[in-house]
Amino acid sequence: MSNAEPSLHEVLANQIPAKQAELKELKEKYGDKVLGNVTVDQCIGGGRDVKSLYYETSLLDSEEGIRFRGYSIPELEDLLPSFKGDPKAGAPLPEALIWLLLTSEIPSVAQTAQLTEELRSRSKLPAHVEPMIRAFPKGMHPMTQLTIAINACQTESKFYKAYHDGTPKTDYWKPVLEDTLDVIAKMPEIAALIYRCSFKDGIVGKPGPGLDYSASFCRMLGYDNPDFDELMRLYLVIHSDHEGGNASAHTTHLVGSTLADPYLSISAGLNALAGPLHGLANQEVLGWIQDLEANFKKEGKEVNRDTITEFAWDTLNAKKVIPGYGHAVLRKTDPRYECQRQFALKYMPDDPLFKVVSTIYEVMPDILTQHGKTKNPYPNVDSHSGVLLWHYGFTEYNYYTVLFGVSRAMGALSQVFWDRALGMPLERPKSVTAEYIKKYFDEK
Ligand code: CMX
Repeated sequence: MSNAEPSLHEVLANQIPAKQAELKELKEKYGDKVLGNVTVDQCIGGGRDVKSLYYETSLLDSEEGIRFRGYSIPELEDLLPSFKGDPKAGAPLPEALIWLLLTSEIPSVAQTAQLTEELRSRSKLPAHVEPMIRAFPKGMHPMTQLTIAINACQTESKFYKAYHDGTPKTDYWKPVLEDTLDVIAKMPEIAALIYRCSFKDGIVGKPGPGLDYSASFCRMLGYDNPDFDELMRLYLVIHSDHEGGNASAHTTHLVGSTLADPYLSISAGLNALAGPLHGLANQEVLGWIQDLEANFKKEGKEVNRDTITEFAWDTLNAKKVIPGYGHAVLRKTDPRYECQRQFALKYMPDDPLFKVVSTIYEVMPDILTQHGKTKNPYPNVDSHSGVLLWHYGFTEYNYYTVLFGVSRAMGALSQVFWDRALGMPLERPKSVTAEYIKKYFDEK
């Protein structure tokens, strides 16, 4: 990188005082103003729309979808460097997105390349982790393996050491930045080892020189196809962040607020991602489609609008959810679904499974509207991701949430960095009992 271009560390070091001043001003100017009211429904119903989390890296609008540091997904596709440099020449690079999430700035091609190299240099796993993953029992869920392996890497935490060496609070951000980059760098190594040991021959591919983060990950997984590399880049960008209230980001932030280090924080967050109402929905979608196909195959029927409708009603009448549909915040089709659909239209328009997913999209919003429960009958990100992976022969669908996790670490840990740089406090909202609520209102 040319001398004129500041490094990631320098950019962040310069930004921190201004950000701290901004937060101080927010508190001084608006601290005693009321930001919405909490109803008893919100208290009992999972805190929907309660504005009680401060989050830097992204913001979700119920109609428009996600913006990362103010940029929508189409804007990122236009602005972030691609593997060939020019943003127009391909999918945005996750390294460029990490830079943006951390600094709010669009990185140059040179800064992005520098981060690729920096991540590569931090990617080696501690010696005890590989034998541990190899010793996991066959059949242990890949997400369980992922979170155990990240916890096991915590022996390397620079923040843990710095804290116990007495580093002052004002300097926490330095070792937290180190840990953030180390964890993001190690994630593909861990994830690839889990994949190769769980489903293949246990041999992890060796990425050649000059490859970016995503293509290196693909080689380690055992995939060598430029279109699949592009998919991985897009996948890792769009799954990275979805503001602070979702269960994985929120858990990471909460655990980090106890000054647990970034390894322990993201591992906790990824345990939340492993729930079927959150990231595990991407595996459930493929399972649902497999069950749908198997169900009608035995009757000699094909998958079409009618059979999908019948199967959807069977699912709903069995009091189960349709995976990949609905959202706690969104009230429109998820833009992350849209951009994956655009990818499919470009790279695999005739793929049979893509056609099934498209037909589900044609009928499901009406079915869910008729069913009358969900506030959002439209598809979310998890509805589309599996079919794209499946197209390239990546059919081990109970692994899919691991890919989501590799990506989610980028957003959730960028926020943990800022949490410590801004000196955010321990998170500790108030809980109440039924007696408390009754007394509160009855006495009024
Ligand atoms: N199928 C059937 N029923 C659904 C539904 C779906 N896809 N989505 C919501 N509902 C139901 C809820 O279960 C709830 O029923 P009860 O009143 O019986 O409890 C009712 O509709 C109202 O729910 P909501 O306010 O619309 O949605 P929530 O904020 O409570 O939940 C979510 C959001 C995502 C958990 C829910 O839509 C769901 O279960 N979807 C399927 C799982 C899924 O795709 N999750 C992935 C989300 C994205 C991600 O985090 O990765």
